[in-house]
Amino acid sequence: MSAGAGSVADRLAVHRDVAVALAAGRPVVALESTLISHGLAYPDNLAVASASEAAVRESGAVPATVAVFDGQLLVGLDEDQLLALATAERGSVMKAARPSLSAAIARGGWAATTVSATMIAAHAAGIRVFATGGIGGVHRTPPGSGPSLDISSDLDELARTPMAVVCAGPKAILDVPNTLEVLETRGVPVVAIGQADLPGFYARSAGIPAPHSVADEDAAAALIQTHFDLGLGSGILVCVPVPADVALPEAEARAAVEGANADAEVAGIHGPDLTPWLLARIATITGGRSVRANTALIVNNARVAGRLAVALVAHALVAHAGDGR
Ligand code: PSU
Ligand code: MN
Repeated sequence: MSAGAGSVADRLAVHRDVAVALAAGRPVVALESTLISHGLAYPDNLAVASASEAAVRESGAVPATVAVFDGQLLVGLDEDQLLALATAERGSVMKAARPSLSAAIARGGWAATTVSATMIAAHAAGIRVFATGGIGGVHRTPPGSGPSLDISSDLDELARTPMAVVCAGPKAILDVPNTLEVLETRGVPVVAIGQADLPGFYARSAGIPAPHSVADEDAAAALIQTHFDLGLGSGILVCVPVPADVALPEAEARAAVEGANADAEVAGIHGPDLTPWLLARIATITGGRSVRANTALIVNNARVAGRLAVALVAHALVAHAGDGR
């Protein structure tokens, strides 16, 4: 069956500013919406969504926040849509990942897109750079019970969709070493900018080395371009440490994560509810300091993604000038 009426491409509703930028070959950065509906509470969520869009613009790129509304994949939201999503009653917005995208589309109303669903829509629209907070990955298990089979669809999407995803590392709530193992198996390069250690989401370091490290954003853009040029079909995960002034000390982050995971086990939280539950629990445990780190890192990632998108377009222009000779 070929892609016909109702395919992903068919359901795209690309905001005019985004469509104009893409048609002109100008830099565009996709932003996800699950962190708005499920990751953060109002009004932090709205402040972060707006600040992320502003940060992308300040970097010289056009932001495209992705969400689902009434059967369409919106690529680029206007202010009213952002407000509607951020203020929607808790529980009324579905969390749409690759496995739940069809249900979200069929159901109507609002759905927020996770990293995987955002990549699907953004790639179909022709966007190559995407910023989030932290990617999903392999969840933790109690000591001695073996690795978890709760593995985010973010990881498989990174393996199959050629897009640069800018984050502050896999979320610290996860089994980060096993998350790196899955990314390696699935052929996804992971690169840290400006440090040897893998960024640790709430903390600057996850306490383990990043598989790859580059000195600065120019080197990151060159690596991304090389990865795209090879045509391997996979994405590339670009990890930027949380800004130093709001980062949690590694020990505090570790204690909060361990406490929250133990609490989730006792409370019996599983499946798609687990990540939002852990993030909210850690906000309580840290007296809101995790939220400060989370909001700052999201906006920072948007800014860096904007600059990377600009660098990739500049590279393409140079490459085209070379073709003409
Ligand atoms: N980054 C954040 N907060 C979030 C997320 C990312 O700072 O809430 C979201 C992303 O949408 C990501 C999702 O795809 O969490 C992962 O959910 P799960 O573990 O259920 O796959
Ligand atoms: Mn899961």
